[in-house]
Amino acid sequence: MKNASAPVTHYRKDYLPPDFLIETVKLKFELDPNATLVSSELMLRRNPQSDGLAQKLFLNGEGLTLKAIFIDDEELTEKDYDIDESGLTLNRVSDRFVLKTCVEIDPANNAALEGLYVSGDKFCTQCEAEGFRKITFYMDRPDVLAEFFVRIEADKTQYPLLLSNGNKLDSGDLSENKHYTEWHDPFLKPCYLFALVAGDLDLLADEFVTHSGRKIALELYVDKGKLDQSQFAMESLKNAMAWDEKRYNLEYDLDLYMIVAVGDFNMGAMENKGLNIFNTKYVLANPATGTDQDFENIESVIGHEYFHNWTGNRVTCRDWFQLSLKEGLTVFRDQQFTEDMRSKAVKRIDDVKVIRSYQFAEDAGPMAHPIRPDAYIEMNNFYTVTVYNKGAEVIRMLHTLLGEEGFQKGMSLYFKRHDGSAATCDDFVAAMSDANQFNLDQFKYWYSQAGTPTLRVDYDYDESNQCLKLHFSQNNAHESASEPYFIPVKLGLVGTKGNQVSFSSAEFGLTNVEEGLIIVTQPNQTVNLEGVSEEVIPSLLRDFTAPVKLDINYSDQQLAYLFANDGNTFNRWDAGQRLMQRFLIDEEDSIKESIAEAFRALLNDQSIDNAFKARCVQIPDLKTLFENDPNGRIDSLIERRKTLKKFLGIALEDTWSRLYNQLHRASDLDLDGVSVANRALKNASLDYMAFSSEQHEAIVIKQFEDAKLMTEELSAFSIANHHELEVASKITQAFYDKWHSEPLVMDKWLAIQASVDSLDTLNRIQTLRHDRVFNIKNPNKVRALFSTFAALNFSQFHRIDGAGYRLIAEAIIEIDEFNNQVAANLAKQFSSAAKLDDARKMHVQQQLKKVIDKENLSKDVFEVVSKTLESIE
Ligand code: B3K
Ligand code: ZN
Repeated sequence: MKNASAPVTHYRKDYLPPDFLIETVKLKFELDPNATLVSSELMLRRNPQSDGLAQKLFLNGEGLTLKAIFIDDEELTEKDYDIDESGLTLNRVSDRFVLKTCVEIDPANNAALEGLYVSGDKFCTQCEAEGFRKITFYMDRPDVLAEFFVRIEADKTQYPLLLSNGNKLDSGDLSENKHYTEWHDPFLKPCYLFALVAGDLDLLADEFVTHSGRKIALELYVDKGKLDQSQFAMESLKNAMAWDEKRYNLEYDLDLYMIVAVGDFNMGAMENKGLNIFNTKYVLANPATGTDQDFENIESVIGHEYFHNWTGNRVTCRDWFQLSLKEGLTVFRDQQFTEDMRSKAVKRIDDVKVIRSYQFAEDAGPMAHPIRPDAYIEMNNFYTVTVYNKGAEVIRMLHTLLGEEGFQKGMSLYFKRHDGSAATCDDFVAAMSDANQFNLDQFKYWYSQAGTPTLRVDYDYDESNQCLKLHFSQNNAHESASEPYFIPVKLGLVGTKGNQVSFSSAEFGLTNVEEGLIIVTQPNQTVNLEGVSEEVIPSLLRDFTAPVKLDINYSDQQLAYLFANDGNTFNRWDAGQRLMQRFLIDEEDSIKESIAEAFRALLNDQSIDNAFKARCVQIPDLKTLFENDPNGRIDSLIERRKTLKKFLGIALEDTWSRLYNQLHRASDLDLDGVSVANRALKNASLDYMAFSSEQHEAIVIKQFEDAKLMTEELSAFSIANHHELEVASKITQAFYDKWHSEPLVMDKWLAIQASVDSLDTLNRIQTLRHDRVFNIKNPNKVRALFSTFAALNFSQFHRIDGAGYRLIAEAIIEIDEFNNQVAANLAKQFSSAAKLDDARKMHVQQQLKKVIDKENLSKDVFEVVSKTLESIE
């Protein structure tokens, strides 16, 4: 890192309440792409909870050109304040005063997409975590909650629509073809929830009547011409509103809820109060442009941002270390929403896959952190799968321990205590504990320790006493983890005839149950299950009741047996995955026959749902395998995975083509669960058929040509490319010709080509990045081409000549010039480097050294790359 001051680390332990509070904020925006004027009037008063001694006050502000500054209507002179690159210091302040500033900013040249920026021809904002300081001088921290009044002025022709948070108070015309709107948000909020949008957009309007009978106006704004892709998002919003009332008894509070979709966005979406701003990816889709997976994602993200209105906005975070307070909880809530809207078991499988591939890897890598981190250099680097998804697992454990009713009691108490304020993770746990009289002291280590615990289980059966003894030991290698966890383990027992065998446990209050919950709290602990009438195979950690690695020594036969007979759907799937890993990681060649047998039985069983079947026939992905393989043998994993897939393709030849034909004949255009499941299994079958069916290529072509749904079209396109069929280049061109003016569809087109396991892919990426549909300033495009390559194309990213690493390192250097967050995210793709073989490690090291030596490297990238380099030195 050259020419930059040393990055500062922020620590959770250093938290102090703010010296001042802001009561009201009045903002005026005079919008102009290159020279927007932001006038601000802050009513400040000393915080009664501070020590009261501060004579000076610091306000954050970055990249702002100060035009005017007054305190209590008196213009300040230079001795009254100091300005540096991080903000403004007022040198003498009284207990109560009004600060007025006017600054100029340049939104059109804001490619970092943080603060106020221009996307397409509209203005929009992104303030979380610390973007508001790029708009005006402010106490940019989540525990300063204020009432916002906003006035926006702009050209009426170019920006007929001027939006901000809350309720619209007024609007009208001004001279020179300008107009204005005025907004007031009655709910106190931190500035990270501020939003502004200005532009010329199409509107889909609807209405929702709340359970208390209030009418809420719903407004979804999309780019001109995209209304035909916006209905599903609106339906999802209404479903989310109804669900939150039903399940959590939470009603929307303002009279207006707006969503705006923008094409340039650093992440998925943002929950700004009353004015969500979304990446188009999570709004726009109709059956011709969006896949079944896209629809599920849209529903889930629309839900997620809506649910934040209570878990995030009404109760917000005291400081950014508490991020999981809102994110873990809201992810848990959106997962429940999807479970209730779709299939609970299948959603659970999909969520656990994310934990096992991405989160376990993060926990084992250089960026490992507890769900409540203790330190950061750049907060944006901590919007992670640990804070979000492991955070959601921790909330889920509370739900498992307390039950639905107890959990809801805890939520009510949490809102009663903290509504309208900024809270901590400890506050949340205290509410859950107090509402249920349940001691959660030990449970809290889930918040403070990083790393993934391993839960080892041995068992023995004492026939004469009908007692099954389970010996648990827990172990967490991470340096931050010295205390044993509080681990809920849901279990059942599977008998020799596929039956579920009942059991009792006096210790855990279980009498003659077929499924029950026990809690492991000790480093080593034996649990006795009584009344076990026969020899059984224990089925443990059902539904993945804790984010741990379960280490249990099943024989191959037992795994195959559980795959066929476990009474818990999740564990059934899990047994199948473990069985495949015996071949893939443990290199047990002979087991492939049993896998084929097990698949055949599963696929022929008419009573099993096709969505579940489609999940079961997916071979564990390389990321998960690499994470699970103690030696990280990339080449062998890639080879063995190919071998297994081919073997299953050939061994089950008849089954795949029978399924394909059956499901293809019966297919419809619906988006309901059964149709989606049928398509998933059908396309999985088509993928396997590549290894055997002679007509395979013709079938792929036909499916591609006939497709009316993107799910069908994209599967054919993807299969043609991944199996390098002769027709692949023709299909790729046809897809492009048809869809080149739909940016979201072109993201798919780029992503599939970037993920092809072929020596030619690097060249292809070099060509694609000069295609007119690619734009390196657009985060969706960067993710489609570069992140997909690094995350999903194992063989080419990890090329032994280091060329894959070089491609990504050079992209990071290029992108860091204008968008630090996107660059840092890409840099995280190297985080498993310590597990690589020496030759690859050396290449990574060489490339990352180039990155770290870049002039003016951002602190975002510095934090990720310096930690990664440390891990391989
Ligand atoms: N809260 C935002 C994420 C903000 C990310 C800032 N780098 C979206 C969400 O989690 O709902
Ligand atoms: Zn969120």
